[in-house]
Amino acid sequence: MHYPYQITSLEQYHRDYRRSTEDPEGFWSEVAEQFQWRRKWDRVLQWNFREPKVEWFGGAQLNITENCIDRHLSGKGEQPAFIWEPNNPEDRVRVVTYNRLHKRVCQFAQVLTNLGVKKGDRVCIYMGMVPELAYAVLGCARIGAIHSVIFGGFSAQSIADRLEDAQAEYIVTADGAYRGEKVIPLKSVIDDALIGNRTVKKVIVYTRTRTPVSMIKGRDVWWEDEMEYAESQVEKDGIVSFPAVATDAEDPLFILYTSGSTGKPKGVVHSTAGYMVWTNYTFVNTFQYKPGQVHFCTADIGWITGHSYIVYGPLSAGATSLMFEGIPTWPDAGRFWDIVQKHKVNILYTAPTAIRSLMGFGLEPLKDKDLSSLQVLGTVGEPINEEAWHWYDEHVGHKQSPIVDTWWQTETGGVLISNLAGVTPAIPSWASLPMPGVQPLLVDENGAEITGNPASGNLCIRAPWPSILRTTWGDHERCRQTYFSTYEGLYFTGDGALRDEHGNYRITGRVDDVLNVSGHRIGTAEVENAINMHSDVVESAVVGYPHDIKGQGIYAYVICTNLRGSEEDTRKNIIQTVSRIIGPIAKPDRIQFVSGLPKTRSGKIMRRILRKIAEGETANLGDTTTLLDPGVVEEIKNGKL
Ligand code: 6R9
Repeated sequence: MHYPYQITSLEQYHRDYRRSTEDPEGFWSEVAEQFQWRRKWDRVLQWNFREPKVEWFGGAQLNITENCIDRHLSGKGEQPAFIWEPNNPEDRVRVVTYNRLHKRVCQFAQVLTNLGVKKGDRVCIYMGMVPELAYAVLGCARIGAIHSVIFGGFSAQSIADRLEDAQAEYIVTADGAYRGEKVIPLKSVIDDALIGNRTVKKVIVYTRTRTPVSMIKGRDVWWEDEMEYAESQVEKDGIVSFPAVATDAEDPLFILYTSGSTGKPKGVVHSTAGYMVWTNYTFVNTFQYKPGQVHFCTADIGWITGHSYIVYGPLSAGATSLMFEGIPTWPDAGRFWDIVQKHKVNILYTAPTAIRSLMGFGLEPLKDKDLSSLQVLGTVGEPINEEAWHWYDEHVGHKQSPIVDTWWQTETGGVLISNLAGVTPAIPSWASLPMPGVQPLLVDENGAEITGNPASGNLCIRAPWPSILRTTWGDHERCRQTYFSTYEGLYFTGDGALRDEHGNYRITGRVDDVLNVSGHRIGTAEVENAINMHSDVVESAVVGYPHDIKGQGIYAYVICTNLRGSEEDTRKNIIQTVSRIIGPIAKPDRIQFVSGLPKTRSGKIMRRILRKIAEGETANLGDTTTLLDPGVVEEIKNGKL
């Protein structure tokens, strides 16, 4: 047995679950014993959800990169940590062994140090899916700098807001990134984001696409030059070393921005020790990882799934993590299957939206693909519909590979509710059972717990697990407000859920004003703010509607003055505006021009009605008598796209 805390039977799951709730401190200290510490903890857990304040392994010191890299070097130095599959399948694959990863991370930690980066400084990373992105993340962690990765699809404006909020002084980026046929000019987006910025001191630029860039003297430096210089500093007589900084268990490891129901994304802060223990524990248990297996998580490291299940979870477990630069549909819709065959992938972890999109291409792209290496399949990001579940099961897993439906959030750091592959039962469309250490409950609108089964309500968690968010960067009150104030003494997830007779959970989706478009979280208020930037727009209201592939599509009701061009042109312009302000992922799928919005007498937009109309359920709109002007509802209904 390689991971003493790996759950191998249903009985053990129940036993461990019970123990984790009865004696959380004993349970988690035993798991934590399996990691490398500079100093052990004085106390395992202290918490209250009032402030909130959560502290795991208080008093302990560690460096997470020693756990993710150094401790594997003696036994697994020549084993691949990363296998990197380039965007273009004809290009060279890169295999990064643990030894090589160690060297690159030491080098990059030295680069950061040379440029003046210190423990606690914020480093923003805006890159495509190249191994250097992982080196940058881990290089930060090695010196205790706080990384904040921004997904390559975000606009200059979004980056500027995040840089400002995090008060970041350093940026790591690339000249460009490949995504299918497209080249994203990352450095030039960064240049735009930096107009008017006063905090950023250095920008490190990695060469990937040879896209022409302008370099500002004194501010912008080339990755390659800096790495070469650092090499001679960290390598002496063939021995590589860069002493990792000891961080406190509760030192922030990273900030990751995510959307909520207000207009401004919040910087979710994860701390070091709890996050490490949880991502490792859930990786090993959810996927039932066995040493030597190849784990392919198709997410981008710009999202939490990539942080936890491409980088930290797999590496801390000494696993081989496959990193893919491109997209599932290029050069054709068989790309995932080619990758599985080429690298003998054992675990495939992807999103329902990707499955649905590939389903749309039929079975042809799967023909003659050898998927026999697959042993475990996983999904994340949104509820998986039964049709997609069965397609995944039949045509990808050939009914031989258990599917884990993993429910979790940026704020939770790692998986909270999921079946364990081949150990606890898989039920199509059900995330099923909580991980040990997770105590979910359902509450009604008044905050009263719904006991008894079956049940349906708002999903909350009763007590902290090791990787619960600690704060939202620079605004602790916002963290309290958003997650800990709706229901007193509970963490509120923002999701609704069903529970069956056996205690299995089925997540039904967000109950707040957050959309889930292709597995990406987007706040309706954010999209509205962006639409309102358009000079012809007076007001707008955004809701989600069911979309066959994306899960949810974005439906915008827009009031315009003096429509100058045609409606079509204005639509295009509005879409461009949103793309410029937030990024292409937030583009509305449908825009309906209206002369008014359904508002209550107190001026609140009744989104419930707009949602129903967008869903096409115009027959039963419920009570509209509280509306200021019930007439607008008729107009909107009649104009529905
Ligand atoms: C990891 C991640 C979180 C929201 C979450 C929920 C939805 C995620 C799900 C799921 C049903 C699943 N969600 N996994 N819904 N079943 N297996 O996706 O984080 O981007 O923060 O999104 O995604 O609505 O609240 P994040």
